[in-house]
Amino acid sequence: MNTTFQNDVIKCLELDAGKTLENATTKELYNAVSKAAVAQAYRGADKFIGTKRAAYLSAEFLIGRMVYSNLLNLGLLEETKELLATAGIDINVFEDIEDDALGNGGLGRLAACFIDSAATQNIPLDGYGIRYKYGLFKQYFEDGFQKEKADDWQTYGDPWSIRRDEDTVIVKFSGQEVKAVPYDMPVIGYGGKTVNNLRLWQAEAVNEFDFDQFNRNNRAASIAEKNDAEVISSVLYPNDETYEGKVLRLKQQYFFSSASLQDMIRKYKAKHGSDFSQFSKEYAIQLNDTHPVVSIPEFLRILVEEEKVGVKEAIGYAKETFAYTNHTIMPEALEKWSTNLFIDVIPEVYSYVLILDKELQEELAAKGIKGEAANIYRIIDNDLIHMARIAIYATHSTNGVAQIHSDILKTTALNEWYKLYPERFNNKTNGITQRRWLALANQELASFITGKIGDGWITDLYKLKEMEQFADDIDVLNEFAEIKHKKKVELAEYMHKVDGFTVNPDFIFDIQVKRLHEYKRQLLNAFSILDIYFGIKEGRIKNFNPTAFIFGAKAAPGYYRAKGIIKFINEIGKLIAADPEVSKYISVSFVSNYNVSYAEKLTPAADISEQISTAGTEASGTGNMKFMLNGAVTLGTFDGANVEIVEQAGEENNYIFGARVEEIEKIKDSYNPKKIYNDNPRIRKVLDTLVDGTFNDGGTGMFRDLYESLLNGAHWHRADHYYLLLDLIPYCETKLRCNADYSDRQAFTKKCYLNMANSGKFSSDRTIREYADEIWGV
Ligand code: 26Q
Repeated sequence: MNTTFQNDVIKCLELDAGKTLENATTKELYNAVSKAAVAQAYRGADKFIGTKRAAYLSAEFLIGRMVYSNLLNLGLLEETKELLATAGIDINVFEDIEDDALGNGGLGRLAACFIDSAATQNIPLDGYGIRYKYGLFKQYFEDGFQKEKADDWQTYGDPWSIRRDEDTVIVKFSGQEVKAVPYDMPVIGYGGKTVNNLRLWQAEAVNEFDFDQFNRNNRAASIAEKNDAEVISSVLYPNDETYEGKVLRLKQQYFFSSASLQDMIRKYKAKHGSDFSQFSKEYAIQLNDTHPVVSIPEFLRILVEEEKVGVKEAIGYAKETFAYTNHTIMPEALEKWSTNLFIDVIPEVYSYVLILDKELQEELAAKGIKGEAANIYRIIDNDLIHMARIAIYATHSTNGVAQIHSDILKTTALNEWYKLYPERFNNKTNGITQRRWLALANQELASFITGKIGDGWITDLYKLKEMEQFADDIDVLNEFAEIKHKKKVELAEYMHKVDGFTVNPDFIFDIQVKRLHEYKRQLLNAFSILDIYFGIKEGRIKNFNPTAFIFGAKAAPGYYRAKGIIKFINEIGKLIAADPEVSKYISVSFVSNYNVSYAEKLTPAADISEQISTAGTEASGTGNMKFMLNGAVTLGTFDGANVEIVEQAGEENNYIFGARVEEIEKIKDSYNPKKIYNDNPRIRKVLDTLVDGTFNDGGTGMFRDLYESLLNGAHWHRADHYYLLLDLIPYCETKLRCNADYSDRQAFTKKCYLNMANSGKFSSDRTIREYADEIWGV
């Protein structure tokens, strides 16, 4: 063993720490291994010359832990294990390294899967985002209540990034100029042939320190500019699926949008000068939700004011260059900035929002759409700037993220826009990278599959279909089941270590992990567990196969109801744990600080994947795909990508329940949850636990608030807005049917197996190819 990589590791330890393998700390080892891997990546990579590139603009990149995935893609994982072993070190020491949690949930994780997939398939795609000092908060529980603390993800350093001072640009706000300093991370494709770039911008002051103020004894003023600048990239907003109209958030969006555009325009001009007619032949820009949509008016501003391009030409170039992905139809998540706030922060950009509004109105008028009929398209409407409207009008592509979601955009949510520009609407069903979510997270299953069909699946997930030929082979199914059991043992050990839970690996593992949101209906899951609890106690439910119900979710810190749901589930867990009769059959565990690394342990261990959002609310979901890939059945609604999962793996191999979109659409005006409550004693019994003293919410009133929200509603939502009561009984019955099916272990294992074998479609390799072919032309 004496390769360049290994020598680099040793050398780096010597240069950076003055140490050897034997006496280095974990942090020093991590630093050396990572830096040597970065060097190796750049050494081995092919260079793209003169090809069109795509840019993925995203406020979030939820990359997770990078050391293992990068080593895997470089083909250095085994070699690193061996090298460390020579000094008696287990590569697992790197599990102490923080995740890069620069994202909230699905949208951020999708961005991370996409850049992995693009690099693997030799597609020239770069990511652009923000280098937050603090990522998504860390979660812990106190007496069952969620508490938050800051996520200082750089405590082990950031050896994967290279600071590129030479590419610093200036971003101007009204009355403020800040430096945007790029940090580049290599995005290493599997096999190490292609290295793309993830460029994250950090905000810094133009003048760090004001000596004048300092000399006059004004300490605070001497560093005021530094603080005002740095705050822009200081923290990731912990909301997901709700819009927050805060000045800092708009600053963040403009900051990375402007910096990224300046970067591309600088490179473009070096080649083409000020003739921007070729811009869309050099760049395709994908906007990840509306968060970077301010880059459209910014693009116009730069072209018109600084490059003297005509307004109409500039709008034409924007349309050719930009494309927009929508990730939600929920009104509360659609970004609308108040004009006053926008003018306060970026007045020069506002002029171009006005121009876009005027241009669109002219276009509509020319089509005979005027007055009232034109108002629904106003970009500036009642003193609000509608970012999604800018995105649809000034791009050539608007896509949803699963078939049902794209259909809903066309037929309802964005129907008026679809009528205007039908050719712009398209679907790109999400996917996940099998490198992280199978090759790394489930090495046992990965080797098992490779042993049967070779390792082609690592870069072509459709190959998993070849596993179907063994679906009736008892030995194959047994081995598959053994792997699942091993992963359950490992998860149980891990949960014991980090959270102190005792989970029996011989139980069914029924897992719901995702952000906490009312529409995702963790509360529905909680109610079903209570119904089973009472059913067992009353003798109504017999022969229940013991089940460990496992939850993981962060609630936005200001989302009171979501926090109430966490506390409620923790209370249910406590009640059941204290009941020796029922705890033989049920355990409930809410793991703390659910993140990418925890997900890597949870997904391989699930028998049942809970995907139970109200039909029509979950745009796609991607956790559902991770579970399927690792061989679990889906217990879910006809929503998001569940529809396609079932289409691929068969309804007979999954457990689908509940009202469908069309059904909900029909009943919604006459929906009466109180009547359901009054008519059904099982539902009443379960709901009443929120208010009858069964549980203690510490006097907060949180549980009563949940109860009220279901039966009476609040001023902002009707009662039971997400139809929990409507779906509760069908859900419980389906869950019990699934539980009963588990008794035939072999038949159940076969269902799990067939899910795995039919998950090929859900590789982000497929998704990103579709973006490249159908939207970007790269
Ligand atoms: C907006 C304004 C202010 C602060 C925060 C935000 C914000 C941040 C994050 C709004 C939304 C998000 C994230 C949304 C998200 O993750 N959506 C999910 O996207 C996945 C990938 O397409 C889908 O699979 C999920 O269905 C969808 O919920």
